[in-house]
Amino acid sequence: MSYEAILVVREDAVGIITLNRPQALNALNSQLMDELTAAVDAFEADDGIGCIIITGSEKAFAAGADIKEMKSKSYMDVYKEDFITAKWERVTRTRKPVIAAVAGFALGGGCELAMMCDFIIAADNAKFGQPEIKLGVIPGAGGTQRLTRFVGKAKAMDMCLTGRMMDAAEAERSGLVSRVVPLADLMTVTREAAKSIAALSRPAVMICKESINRSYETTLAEGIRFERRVFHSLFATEDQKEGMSAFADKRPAEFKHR
Ligand code: CO8
Repeated sequence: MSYEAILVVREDAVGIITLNRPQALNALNSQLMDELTAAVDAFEADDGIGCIIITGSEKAFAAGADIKEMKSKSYMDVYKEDFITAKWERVTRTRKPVIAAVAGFALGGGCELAMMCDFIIAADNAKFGQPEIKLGVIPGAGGTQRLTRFVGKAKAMDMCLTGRMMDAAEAERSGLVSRVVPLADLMTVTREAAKSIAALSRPAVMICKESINRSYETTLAEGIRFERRVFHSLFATEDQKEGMSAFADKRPAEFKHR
């Protein structure tokens, strides 16, 4: 498939998707979201890919859903097409890890898209926000839900009710992003993280991701039980034998399933 609103590159076992509507600060329109869904589908189906990166430009990861495309929609339009949830949620259904590399604005749907990824590495110029309230609406793709789980009620209320932006340092302090790096290093650091994940045992990586996500959906007791069972299941893999033998032999592990 050829893409216009995104750039798609494959670097060994890492798939990189770059949002590419510079004229609109990467505002997320339906074409971009269709292409993003197709690119994620393709990387998920590609057995040679072990980790996916979603990024934008130095100025904007994404400044939100495309307001110009959205502004004349009626209630029946958004209700009937279940705007725009199905497309947006593709990233959350990915079984392989997805890292968001965020520089510049990550606002509204852009912040929500970043939060759908497994973790966010932010450049020091990143700015996160849920400004939808200023447009007479509210976040519609997880902003009131994921943001609250990540940064807690006080900050989520502050962000969603005032629409103010959070800089990278505050986002790191609040638990929204895993690391902040200088803008010039963003893609190098993110590539290194993605490559290191892609070099690990794929079943262990996918099960680890599934187990962490389970913690958002179930009780602690059920989550611990799930973790223990899937931990046990990894002892059925050749990669567990290889990983532990390599440690004992003081040599790097050569995982078979990656
Ligand atoms: N949609 C459409 N176009 C946009 C958007 C956007 N979200 N953001 C920026 N643009 C366009 C501007 O209109 C402008 O275009 P033009 O040159 O043709 O006028 C161009 O990008 C550059 O933008 P600015 O001139 O405004 O650049 P500044 O550096 O002055 O300002 C800002 C940057 C602060 C980011 C500013 O552009 C801004 O406030 N943008 C809107 C941010 C916003 O409100 N985002 C939330 C959108 S609503 C949303 O995301 C809801 C998601 C719900 C998902 C629903 C799923 C179910």
